[in-house]
Order: sequence, then structure tokens, then C-alpha cells
Amino acid sequence: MLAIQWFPGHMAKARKQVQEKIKQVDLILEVVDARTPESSRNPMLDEIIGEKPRMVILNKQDLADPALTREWVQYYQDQGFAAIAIDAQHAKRLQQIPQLATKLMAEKIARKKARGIRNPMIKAMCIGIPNVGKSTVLNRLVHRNIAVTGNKPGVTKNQQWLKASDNFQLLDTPGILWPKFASQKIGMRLAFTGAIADAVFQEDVVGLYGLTYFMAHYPDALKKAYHLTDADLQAAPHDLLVKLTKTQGFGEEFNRMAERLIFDARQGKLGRFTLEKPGEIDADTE
Ligand SMILES: Nc1nc2c(ncn2[C@@H]2O[C@H](COP(=O)(O)OP(=O)(O)O)[C@@H](O)[C@H]2O)c(=O)[nH]1
Ligand SMILES: [Mg+2]
Repeated sequence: MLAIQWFPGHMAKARKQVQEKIKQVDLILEVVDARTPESSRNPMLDEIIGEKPRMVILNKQDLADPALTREWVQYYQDQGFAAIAIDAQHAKRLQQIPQLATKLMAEKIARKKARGIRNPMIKAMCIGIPNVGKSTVLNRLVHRNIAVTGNKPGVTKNQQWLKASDNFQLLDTPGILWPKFASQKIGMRLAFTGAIADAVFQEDVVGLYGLTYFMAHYPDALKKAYHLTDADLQAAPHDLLVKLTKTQGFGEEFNRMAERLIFDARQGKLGRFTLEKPGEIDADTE
């Protein structure tokens, strides 16, 4: 499935590029989407970065379910990673990244100081799948608009180190890796949040996935956004989609209602949500 964006050749090239860059850094900032922390991780990152210290940055915290974000941060910490939730778009909690990096690299810094280096630099780079906010994190950390955000391809230029603080430097281009294509469910989550191109799945399928998830986990958000009753939420998801299509003025064009639902969710009109929970991810590879 999903053979559209990433061919084996692309993957090998992306991997090689990232591996080259990794050699130059002390610390990896793995940026993930807080709404889909596991699905938005690259499946091969562990293997690619090996023993290098890593900080998992759950970005887009402003869009995610706060209670679940806390659970996810704890989950990654329990796995031995440094982890932090931020909102790069609105520059929330970003300064904790250099602080945490200094703590994480304390031993290495002490060793360098012992060798006579007065202000040892921590060199880091952002890595992640497309659209998780790598460029936004980078720009905010270095207080410059250096990385191209959104869907425009980056401009190739000589690589530079950018200063984020007195002892923290970042590589000017993030490492881009492919998303997890392990299961249909993971694909749905990535499509629903916009991490993978809308063309990959039919919107009615993705919309129905989202509606089903919200009916089960965030029914109040649906009630509020579309003026629904408790009885409406007892219906089968497909029947509710049919009803919404009518009441929202789309007649029988279910696709358009599905598209609207996806749009509303991405815009935050359905409130903050997270599509996966720690502890449930093992069941996701069916
Ligand atoms: N709401 C919200 N949007 C964000 C955040 N960080 C990035 N974005 C948006 O997500 C989209 C992708 O960001 P970008 O930095 O280009 O992602 P990249 O492909 O990983 O470099 C852009 O529209 C950003 O404005 C965040 O913390 N919160
Ligand atoms: Mg980018």
C-alpha cells in the first residue's frame, strides 16, 4: 500500500543523506506530531541513529489531547529518551529544548571542559517525517526564518551551523525521512492529520475513519461542532456521515462532508485530539 510517495530508491537516498548528517551531530531532535506520536515516527530511525542521544519532540501540542500528550511524554521517558511536548508554531516551551539538551549532554560537556575547551558546543539536528514541523522548530530555535516551511521544497545551499543559544547549534536543514506504512490504521491517522498527501487515500474513507474515532473518543466535540444529539451518536458511523452530509448542506455528496470533517479537525474546530494511546500501539500492525 501507499507506494505513491516513497519508492525504495527514494528511501535509500533519504537514509543516506540523513546518515551523512548524523555523523556531524551530538544529539538528534526527533520531531513527531503529538496527535500521532508513534505513527509519525520513522520506522528505521533507531537503526539509523544507533546509540546517539536523542530527544523526542512532540510538536503541535496545541492541537493534541493534553492528557494523552502527558502520557506520551512519560512513555518516551520510560523508554530512556529525553522527551518534551511543544508548540513550535506559537513558540511555546521551545527554550526548554536547549536546556534539556545541556542536561542530556552534561557528561560530554564536562569531558570537553576537562580537555580545556571553554564553551563546548552541542551540535544537533532535527529529524522527522514530512509535515511534523521540523522547519518550524528549527526556525524558532534559531530565531530566524532559515528553513522553508509548508509544502515548498527547500533550496539547496551550503550547509551551515546556526546558533540557538551560547552552547547549542543546529544544522540548517532538517533530516527528512519517510513515515511508517506498517498498517492501514497508521496510514489513516497520517492521512487524517495531513502528514501524508491527500491524494493517497480517498477522503470518504479517511473521513469515515475520523468520524468513527471521534464518535468513540471525542463525542462531545462532534456534538458541539455539528449540533448533534446523544441519539445521533448512537448511530452507525456510516449512517451519521449520511445524516451530516444532509444537515451540513452537501445533499448526497458524502465525499464533501468527509472532506469538511477532515478540514474541521485539522483546523482545530473539533477541539484537541490524539489518535493513538501508549500501550495500544502493539495492536496496530494488523
Ligand atoms: N498548530 C501547529 N502547527 C504547526 C506547529 N508546528 C508547525 N506547524 C505547521 O505545520 C505545517 C508543517 O510545518 P513544517 O515546519 O513545514 O514541517 P516540516 O515538513 O516537518 O518541516 C506548517 O503549516 C506549520 O505552520 C505547531 O506546533 N502547531
Ligand atoms: Mg520542512
